[in-house]
Amino acid sequence: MISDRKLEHLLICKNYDVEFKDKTTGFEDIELIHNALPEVDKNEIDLSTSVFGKKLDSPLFITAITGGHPAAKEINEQLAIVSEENNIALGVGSQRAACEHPELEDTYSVVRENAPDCLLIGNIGAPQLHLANKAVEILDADILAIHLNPLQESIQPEGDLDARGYLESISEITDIVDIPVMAKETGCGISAETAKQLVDAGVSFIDIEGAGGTSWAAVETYRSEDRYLGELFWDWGIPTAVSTAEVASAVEVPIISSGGIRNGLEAAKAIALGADSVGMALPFLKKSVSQDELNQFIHYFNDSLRIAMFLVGANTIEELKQSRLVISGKTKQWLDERGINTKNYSRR
Ligand code: FMN
Repeated sequence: MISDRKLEHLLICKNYDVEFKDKTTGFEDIELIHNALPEVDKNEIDLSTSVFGKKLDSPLFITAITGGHPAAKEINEQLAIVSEENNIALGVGSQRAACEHPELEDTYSVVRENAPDCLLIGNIGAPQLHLANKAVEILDADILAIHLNPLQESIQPEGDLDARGYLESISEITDIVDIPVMAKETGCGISAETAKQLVDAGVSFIDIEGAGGTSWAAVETYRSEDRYLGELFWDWGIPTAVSTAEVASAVEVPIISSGGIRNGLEAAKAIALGADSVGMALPFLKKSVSQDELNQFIHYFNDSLRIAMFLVGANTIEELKQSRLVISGKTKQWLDERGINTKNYSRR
């Protein structure tokens, strides 16, 4: 039953090591260029950003985590309260369970009740065309995310392994819902080619969710009797820094960089690479034990982003996007091979 699976995912992510083992996000290969004369008042730095007409106080998104199990209701309530307080965007986990089992609806509707003004993002799978409008209605969503998770489906004992027709279904979803549709991966990243296909299908927002943070092969390994395949694919995917640069080079729609981002310094690098916002899931699940922990985490994130902006002389997120950076190591190698000129970043 989906609802039991949701609880297992929460418990595994809270209590086990589910992050990539040897592969990293690639942000360690990215250096913003220090500006010894920033000519900026740090206290005046503006972190605000606008997403489909809604003004947010920070480019930080809490990306899809949960819902669909009574235990998830409390987590969603906590996340909704801090999102409203800090005026940041919040995504919920897959809404399929609630669309099919009305008794689970309140595990999602609790979010809007506690976050009346927040930018909220609903969540369904690519083949779930028939659930799209119901998902939007249950959450009163501003954006509908369609999750892409072929790795998880491959390792999950009950996985859906026929991925034919997904692009067409995504295109139909963009036609039938009257809010913007986002495509999001779940920790393996999105390539330049896939980003173009998604935008051609009508998607107006991409959350890249690259490799280096939570590994869904890892999560499913803990649920499987046989660990062989999960262990083998634990570190599969496009590193987050690479995926961010690939997608930014390929399409014009707004981009969320995510997957293993853990602080405002990495966020600053992601934005200078071309992202408009950044997202995190696992840290918010771990901090959802109290409002104080969640608020402190958001405070550290915003302040570390502000310091990075001060040190490159950026007053706004738009100015940060133009900041120069140097890309080295494996990340440079990858981008070189893929035809992305890294000098466009270092000599802007
Ligand atoms: N992503 C979805 O699109 N739908 C989901 O239902 C969903 N459930 C998740 C449940 C948990 C407990 C966690 C930790 C993540 C979940 N994700 C889901 C994936 C996250 O949104 C994100 O893509 C991934 O965890 C990588 O980001 P991170 O490294 O910051 O955790």
